[in-house]
Amino acid sequence: MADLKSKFLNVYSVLKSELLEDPAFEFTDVSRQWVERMLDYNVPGGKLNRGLSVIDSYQLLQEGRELTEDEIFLASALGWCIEWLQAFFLVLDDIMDGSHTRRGQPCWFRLPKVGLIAANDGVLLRNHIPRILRKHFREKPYYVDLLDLFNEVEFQTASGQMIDLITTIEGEKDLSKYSLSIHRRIVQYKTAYYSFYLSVACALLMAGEELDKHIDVKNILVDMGVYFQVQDDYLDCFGDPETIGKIGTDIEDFKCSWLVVKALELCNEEQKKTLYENYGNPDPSKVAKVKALYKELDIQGVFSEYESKSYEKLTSSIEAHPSKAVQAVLKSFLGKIYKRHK
Ligand code: GPP
Ligand code: MG
Ligand code: MG
Ligand code: MG
Repeated sequence: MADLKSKFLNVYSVLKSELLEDPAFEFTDVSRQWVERMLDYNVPGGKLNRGLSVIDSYQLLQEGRELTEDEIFLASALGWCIEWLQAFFLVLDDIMDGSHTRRGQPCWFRLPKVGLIAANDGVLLRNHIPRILRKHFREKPYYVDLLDLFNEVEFQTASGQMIDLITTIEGEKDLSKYSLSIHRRIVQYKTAYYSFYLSVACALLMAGEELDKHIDVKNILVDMGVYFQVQDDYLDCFGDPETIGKIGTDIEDFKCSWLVVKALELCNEEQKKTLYENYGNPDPSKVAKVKALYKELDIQGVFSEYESKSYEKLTSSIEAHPSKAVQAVLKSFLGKIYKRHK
C-alpha cells in the first residue's frame, strides 16, 4: 500500500509536468511558477482517499489479477482527476464559506498575493481535468463516457452547492425551513456524487463496464456519501481543528448542518428560542451558546447512534449485492471512513 501511494504520488508529478508544458498556452517563467505553486498548494495535500480509491476499486474488480504498470498509471491519472476536481471545489468553497484554514494551512484565497485570483485558479483547476483526460484516454473506448461522467458529477455538485448556499441568504435566514429531507438533498448533491460515486464509476469504466447497469452500486455510494457529509458536519463543530486541518464555520454561516437539524428536532420551546436567536451569527459568544445547546441536547450521543446505525444499514445493503468483487470495493470504501476523526 505504501508502495502504491508512492506510485500514485509520482503520477502527480508526471501530470503536473505535462500541464506545465501544455502547448496550448505559451507559458512564461512567471506564469508557469504561478500554476506550479497553485497546484502544489491545492491538489496533493489531502487524505487522497478519493484518488487512491480508483486504483483500489479497479484492483478489486480484477478479482486477484495483478495490475500492469500501465493500468496503475491510468487508474492513478483518473484518481488525480478526482483530486483536481476536489481542489477546484475546495478553493471556491472556501471563498463562499468564508473559511480560514484548509488542510492545516490558510485557505488559498487568504494568501495576500492570491485573494480573488483564487477564483480564476479554480477555473484553471477545473480545466486541467479534460486536458489530462484527453492526453491519456483519448483513444480509449470509454473516453466519451469518462468526459460525460465528470461533467454530470460536476453539475450535480454545483447544484448541491447552490442549495447549500441559497438557504443562507442574508435577510432570508429561517430555521423553520431546515429538516432532514432538505439536509439530505443538499449533501447528496454537494458531496456524495463526487466524493463516493465518482471513484467507483471511474474504476468501472476502466474495467469496461456500463454505468447504467450499476445503479444499485450508485445508490449505496450515495448513501455512504450522505453518511460521510454528516460526519463532516459533526467534525465542523466537534472535530479537533489540528486533526481535521480546518476551522468550522457552519454555525456562523447558518448552514443546514445535520447538527442543527437534529437540535431542532429535539429542542423544547425555550431551547428553540436560543437557537433562533444565536444561530448564523459570527459573534463568538453566540456561536458558544449554540455549541452549549448542542451539548445540552447530547447531539454527540445522537450522532454516535446515527453512526452505528448507518454502518449497519450500509453493511447490509453491501452484503445484499450479488457480486463479491463489488462488495469488496464498497466495503473497502466504508472501512476508510467509519468513525473517522479527519
Ligand atoms: C462540502 O461542503 C462540499 C463541497 C466542498 C462542494 C463544493 C462545490 C462547489 C461547486 C464549489 P463543506 O463546505 O461542508 O466542506 P468543508 O467542510 O470541507 O468546507
Ligand atoms: Mg466549506
Ligand atoms: Mg460549503
Ligand atoms: Mg463542512
